[in-house]
Amino acid sequence: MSETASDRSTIDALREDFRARIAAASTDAAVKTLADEFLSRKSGSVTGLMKTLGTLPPDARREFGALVNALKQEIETSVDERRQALAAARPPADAVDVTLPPRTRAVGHVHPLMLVRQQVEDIFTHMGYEILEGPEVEDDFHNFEALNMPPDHPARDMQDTLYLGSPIVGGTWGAHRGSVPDAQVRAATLLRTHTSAMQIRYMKTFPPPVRIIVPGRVYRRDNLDLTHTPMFQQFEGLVVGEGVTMANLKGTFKAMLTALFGDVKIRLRPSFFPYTEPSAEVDMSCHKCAGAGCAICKQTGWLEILGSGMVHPAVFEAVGYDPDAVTGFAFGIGIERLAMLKYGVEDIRLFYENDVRFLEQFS
Ligand code: 2NM
Repeated sequence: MSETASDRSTIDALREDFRARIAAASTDAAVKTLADEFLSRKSGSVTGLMKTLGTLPPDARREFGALVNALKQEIETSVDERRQALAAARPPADAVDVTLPPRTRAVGHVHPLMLVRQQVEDIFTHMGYEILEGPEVEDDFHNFEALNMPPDHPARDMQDTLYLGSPIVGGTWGAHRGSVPDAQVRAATLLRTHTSAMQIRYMKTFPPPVRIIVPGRVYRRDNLDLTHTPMFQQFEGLVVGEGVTMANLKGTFKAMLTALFGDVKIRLRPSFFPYTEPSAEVDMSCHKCAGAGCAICKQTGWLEILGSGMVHPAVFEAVGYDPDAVTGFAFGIGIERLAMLKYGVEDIRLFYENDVRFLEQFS
C-alpha cells in the first residue's frame, strides 16, 4: 500500500528529526519544547498522526497505529531519559563552582613613613650604627636640661611643648649594649619634643664610642597644616669618639642622601641649636631638577633636609663624658619631610588620614 509506505516514511522522518534534536536539548526547557512539538495534545506532530488513524481502513489502521504508537513511546522514553540525564549532570544547589575566578583579596601595604624609616635604618645599619628607640614620655632633664636648654629656654614654653597632667615613673629601654634604665630616677612630665632625649639616656648609660640612630614619634604644640602635625616622626643620629670631625658629619650625610635620593650634592649652612656648636643646616641639590630650579625647590635648586652640628661640650658634661677627650656630631631629620620629598606628597596630613586610596600607592 502506497499510502502506508508514504506514511511510514513520514514516521521515519519524524523519528530521525526527534533523535537529532533530543540529543542537542541541553536544558529542561528545551526538552519540554521539543516534547510538546511532537506530543502536545493540540498541536503535536505525532498526535496529529494519531488523529488521522480513524480515516484509515482497519488493516492499515492497525499496522500504521502500531508504528505511530512505537514512535510515541520512543519519544516519551527518550524525553524521560534526557530529563534524568540533565538532572544527573546538574550540580547540587550548594555546589561550589571551581571554575569561577577567585575573589581578589585586599592586601595591606607598608605605610610610606615606614618604608622611608626602613630604608634609613638599613643605610645606617650598613654604616655600623645601632638603631634604638626610647620612651615617648620624658622628663625635663633628658629632653631639655642635658641638651643645654636651661629652665628659661624658650623651647620649654607651654606654647611649644606638650606637658602631662601628672608625672609617670617606670620601665627600661632595650639597647644592643644592654638596657637603658628608664627615667634615670626622674619622673616623666612631658611628651618628648625630639628623640635626642634617648641619646642623653644612652650616653649616661654607656661610655664612648657611640654610633646610634634613634627613630620615633615626637610631639610639638603645632596646629595641622600642609607641613605640620602635632605628632611627627624623626630620627636623630649621634656619633661620639676620639677625633670625630665635621668632615665625618658631611661625609655621612652625603652617603645617606645619595643612598636615598640618588646622586645629589650637599651643602652646609651655618645655623643654631643649643646642643651643638658649630651647628649646620644641611641642604641637598634638588633630586627632581638636579639643581636647575623647579616648583619643588622653589626655583632655588636646593632643598633643606636636616639640622646638625658638633655636640656642645655642655651636653658631654651633662652626661659625664670628658669634652676634652671626645668630640661628636649629631643630627635630626623629619621622616615625613623625607617621605614627602621622596614620593612627591604635598600635604603631610595624608600620612595620618589612613585613606587606603593614598596608602595603596606605595610598595
Ligand atoms: C638636631 C640638630 C642638631 C642632636 C643633638 C643630640 C645630642 F643628644 F647629641 F645632643 N642629638 N641630636 C641634634 C643636633 C639634633 O636636630 C635637628
